[in-house]
Amino acid sequence: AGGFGWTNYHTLDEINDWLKDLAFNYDDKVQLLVGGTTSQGRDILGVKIHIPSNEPKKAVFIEANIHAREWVTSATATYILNELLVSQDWEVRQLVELYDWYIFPVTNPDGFVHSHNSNRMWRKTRTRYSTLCFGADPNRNWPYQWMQGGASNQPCSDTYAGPNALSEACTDSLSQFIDSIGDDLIAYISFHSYSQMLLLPYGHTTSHLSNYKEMYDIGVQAVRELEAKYGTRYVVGNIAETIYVATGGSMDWVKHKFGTPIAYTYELRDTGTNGFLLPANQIIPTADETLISIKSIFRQYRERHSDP
Ligand code: 0X9
Ligand code: ZN
Repeated sequence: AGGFGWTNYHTLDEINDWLKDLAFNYDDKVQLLVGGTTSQGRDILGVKIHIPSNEPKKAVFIEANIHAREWVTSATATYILNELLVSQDWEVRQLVELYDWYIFPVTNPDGFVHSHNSNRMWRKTRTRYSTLCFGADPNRNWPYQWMQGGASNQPCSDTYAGPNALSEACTDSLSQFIDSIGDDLIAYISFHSYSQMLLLPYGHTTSHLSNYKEMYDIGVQAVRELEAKYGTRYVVGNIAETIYVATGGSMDWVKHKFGTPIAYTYELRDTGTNGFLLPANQIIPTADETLISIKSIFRQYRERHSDP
């Protein structure tokens, strides 16, 4: 552990080795997990952070890099994971005590490797669908409202929803893992880039869920605190209203299936100057401001609810 630095982007092997090191060096609280597998036979590695306690805890799930080219998302996930283990900040320490944390930095490892080795702008999985076209969009492939808008039935499209829901090995296997812990989840947080948005379910409709106002208000205050440190401006809102209609997203499936109270999709930095090619010297400020917002979200949620 340590030595990761967050001054440059890392390959899948480097990230996975780092996760393995964490599980070794913090064997009292970090457990290495295989959240699923891919069509090319890779594992989706993640960790569970669990501080031993007598009472069962609610869990927080952080999913990143389901889109291959969005490298700052896995960097942010590993940064936050590291902070949960080493930070002296009382509020971060409280968060790690209060909840179990499931963190999966690279949920589309085949696509991520392809983005590193062959095509930096690759987004999808790498399942072969025709002679020329590979991959389905793993954030259009989940069963809730699958192919009900903002998704394509064309294998060559970047938003190809797949031939059926959960056609992709990575989404199918990860959904089974999430199924096994779904009822424990208090929060599902999905990191994407870019656009600087904090998005609320759902992607198929502009109508609002029953806890929308609460989660919107919490989000607005969270981005206010995020903005205070580096001046990064965020927009908060429902997916369909704020970015575009998009169906078959992971968060939507989790929210609908388990009623997870806290469900946010982040679109991290920037707003397009660099886009997916965010310079590595922005990893630390991006991750730092994101953690500030996450602290704010849980602080506000706990203020509003008696149960942690
Ligand atoms: O289109 C997407 O999947 C996301 N934007 S991105 O530029 N990173 O591709 C938006 C996520 C929409 N999320 C859900 N419908 N849950
Ligand atoms: Zn994305």
